[in-house]
Amino acid sequence: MFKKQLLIEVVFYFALVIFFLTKNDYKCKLQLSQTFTSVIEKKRKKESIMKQTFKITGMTCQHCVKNIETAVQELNGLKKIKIHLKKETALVHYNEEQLSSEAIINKITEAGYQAEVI
Ligand SMILES: [Cu+2]
Repeated sequence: MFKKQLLIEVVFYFALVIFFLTKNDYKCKLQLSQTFTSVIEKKRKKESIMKQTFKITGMTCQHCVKNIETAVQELNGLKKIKIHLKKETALVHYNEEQLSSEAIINKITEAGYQAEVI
């Protein structure tokens, strides 16, 4: 899986180098290099999304849910948070390169609730 991705990226860069060596139109080259870069970036971003469920205690109503959602959404790298009041859980999607489960737990604790990874 990893080797396949690496191979695809190497092929992209190789094609880019060939293009630079054979063509002279600067604008066209620039556009192409941006296209390659964004394709690779999107691929990386997609792969580093972590889905983690947390057990949250201390919530009593929808106001608590909103408090936690608002607090956690301030974190850099957070993609999505879905809180279930009755189950006392939160499903969080976040970028692993920018955010950690510890940082999410700290944020929830700061808001006045207890959280742990389940
Ligand atoms: Cu409440």
